[in-house]
Amino acid sequence: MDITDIKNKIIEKDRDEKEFVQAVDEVLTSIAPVFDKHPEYLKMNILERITEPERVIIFRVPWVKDDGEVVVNRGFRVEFNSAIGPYKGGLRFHPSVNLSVVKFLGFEQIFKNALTGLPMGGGKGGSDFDPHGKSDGEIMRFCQSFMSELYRHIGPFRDVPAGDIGVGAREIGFLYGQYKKLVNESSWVLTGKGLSYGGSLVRKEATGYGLLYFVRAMLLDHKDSLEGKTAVISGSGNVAIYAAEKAMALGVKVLAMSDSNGYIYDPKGIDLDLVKKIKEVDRKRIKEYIDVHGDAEYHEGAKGIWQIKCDIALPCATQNELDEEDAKILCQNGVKVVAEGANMPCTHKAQRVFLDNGILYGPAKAANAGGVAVSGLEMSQNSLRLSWTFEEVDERLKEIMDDIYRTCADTAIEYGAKDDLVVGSNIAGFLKVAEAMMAQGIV
Ligand code: NDP
Ligand code: 2IT
Repeated sequence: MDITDIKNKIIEKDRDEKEFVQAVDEVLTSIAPVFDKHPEYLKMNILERITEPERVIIFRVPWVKDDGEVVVNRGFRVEFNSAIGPYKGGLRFHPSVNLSVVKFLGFEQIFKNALTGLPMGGGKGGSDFDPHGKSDGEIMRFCQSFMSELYRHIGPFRDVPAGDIGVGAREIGFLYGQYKKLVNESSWVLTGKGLSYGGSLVRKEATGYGLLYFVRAMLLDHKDSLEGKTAVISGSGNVAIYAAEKAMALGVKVLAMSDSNGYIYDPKGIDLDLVKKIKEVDRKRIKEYIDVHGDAEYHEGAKGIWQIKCDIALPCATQNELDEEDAKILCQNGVKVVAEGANMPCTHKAQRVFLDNGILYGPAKAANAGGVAVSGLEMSQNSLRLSWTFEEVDERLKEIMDDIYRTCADTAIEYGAKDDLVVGSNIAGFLKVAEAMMAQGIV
């Protein structure tokens, strides 16, 4: 069987899992040139092995609302690949979570984690639970119920979850408390923990800061810089907020941000302290921004954000939030860089538009790897029983993002696809995992 037959076989098997098929299709298409140099990977059927999760856990999560109603949600953990280290990846709480979404995220995580250079395998989990509008008590009871099953599958040498959409510091705290109560051990199994109980400085900021370090490296390699540029950032969660913070610190004017209801456009530059208060402290909607800044605009519907003219577009909300039409408009408006803070935010056709128009395009696996990289550094600090300073962690994060950029750019050149970081990131991530799988036999 050649690579196309193998791809078709894999896709056929899971054809109903739309997001998973999309992620697999992209990776398998772009790594095709590898097999001319490494026919042994085909012989050992690395492709079918790497696209089949080592283990999928699906479980019931019953919990009680404040008014006494008993609710049942579905929990997931996909332990995808442990060739280079313990399964590692976030938990997502959002009504759209299903097996396809968790598998696509877990699959992407394998290659992303490999690119960080740290010894972490790939995994992902979550639930179709919707945290919006829930009380702290409801969130706590849900997290405790979720962990009452998950605890038996995870461990510091086995599987180390963290946050993702809908799972931030509050949820990690409740999950960790329940884990510790059940196993009676301070084994620091989650990352993204609070600073008072084993968390790492810079973890909160890491994905957003890392994204900007990556964009800076892309621009520098093309004899350009961030200074004086404009940016549009979708989302207003953990990744978007700290991407905006670092962008501003590096001389970029951020014009717009969004949530799932709509977007704000403030030509003077976004007031980030206000966005933080609305989203992080009050947990409200982004439209409240215009109650304070009456001269800014609020538009219903998140997608309109891509019509705003900007130099840099950073999709930081969710998968497939930027499609071919959006990509064409961004190109017409002169966008120079698109880098993905979210996982798979650009559709395959949107990706093609950017690459065909010579836009600098930073794919998620590379561009948003800063979050999991600092999770890896949190694990290192926990093992050492030490805490590094903010500056120390931030410096390591910068080095890691610069290294990821260099590795992806060099790999793209080596495989005859200069500046195509989709090819570069997928091949570089794949080679590391495939080599480890080859060494460990057929398991
Ligand atoms: P948060 O929950 O903190 O924020 C998510 C943001 O995206 C919110 O503004 C939310 O709006 C918006 N959003 C979520 N779902 C949708 C949707 N279906 N349509 C439109 N907007 C939506 O999550 P994060 O910031 O942590 O995650 C954002 C993205 O970054 C995800 O793709 C995640 O996988 C990825 N990522 C996260 C990392 C991390 O360390 N946290 C690391 C690497 C990638 P609303 O408030 O209305 O729900
Ligand atoms: O998508 C991601 O890389 C994350 N949500 C972070 C995972 C982690 O383990 O820190």
